[in-house]
Amino acid sequence: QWEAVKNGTGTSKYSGTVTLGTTKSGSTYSLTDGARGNHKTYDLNQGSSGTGTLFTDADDVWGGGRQTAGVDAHYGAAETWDFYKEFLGRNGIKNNGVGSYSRVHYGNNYVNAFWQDSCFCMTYGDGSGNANPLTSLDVAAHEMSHGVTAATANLNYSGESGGLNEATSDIFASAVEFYAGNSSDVGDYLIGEKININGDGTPLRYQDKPSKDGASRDYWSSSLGSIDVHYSSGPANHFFYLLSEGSGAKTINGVSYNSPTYDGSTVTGIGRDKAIKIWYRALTTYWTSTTKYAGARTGTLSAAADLYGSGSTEYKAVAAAWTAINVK
Ligand code: ASN
Ligand code: ZN
Ligand code: CA
Repeated sequence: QWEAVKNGTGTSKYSGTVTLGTTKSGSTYSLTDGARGNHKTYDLNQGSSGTGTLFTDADDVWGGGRQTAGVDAHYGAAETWDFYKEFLGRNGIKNNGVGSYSRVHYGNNYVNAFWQDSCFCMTYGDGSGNANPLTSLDVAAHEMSHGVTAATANLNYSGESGGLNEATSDIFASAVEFYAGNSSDVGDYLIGEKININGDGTPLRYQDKPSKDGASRDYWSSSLGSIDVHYSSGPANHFFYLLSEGSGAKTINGVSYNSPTYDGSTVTGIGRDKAIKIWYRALTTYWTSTTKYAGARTGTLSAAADLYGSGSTEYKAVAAAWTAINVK
């Protein structure tokens, strides 16, 4: 697909050789993406405040040492920007063309990454032993998508709305990974499969059957609002998988999935692209900060009616997928 200009090249940790949007000032290049609102990437150098140092380079060929995490984070932000712009018509996090910034090498042995509304920026730790930075493409897309949620429905980060907020970031994380079409980091319905966060190579989360992580829920129940948002996201992630790919067993890009339903029903998927468009329209048009799972169902049905018609196959599939995770 069309891609705004990227003049630099980088060797990433998780996504192979990539191109990077950089800016030349005098004789030095920096990780400042002129085609994407001047999005910048900084090196915190194990610090935990401020912006540290903007990454710079003499020859615009990036990677190795401290630069590598910067390459992954900068690439991830650019792919996420391009996905929102080209696939969803959204011009940056706030839809105003203005870039944000990423900070890498946060703290020591810090096994997380996060978005902050206060700076409208994202930050990445280096993981266990400072050896597994949390800068994979899906994690970057997850964090940046928290910004999109903050700028739109602004789903409160607790209770059921918090689960929908987390799921929204996971859904767009997978969407970006597929959209990027990177042969070194192919699309999947797994979150964090590259960063070895569990030490045994398993992913952080599974969208076909969220309970595979040992904590996430597969289906809605009345207790959902009282668990951690990274677990109450499970049913919504499961909805997205079912709507995209359908129930049962399937192998995509070499990964095997097997997605169950609450009542044993069969769901037929409508494809990922339509599922993403429906979720995005609901997020940006119908949901509010207090939307719960029941409201997510009605919002996505309204979105499907807008996009495909109220008698459409897509509309019926949305209803069936929510019913399949016990949201009726
Ligand atoms: N990685 C987490 C997230 O983006 C960080 C957090 O929970 N604050 O949801
Ligand atoms: Zn999150
Ligand atoms: Ca993934």
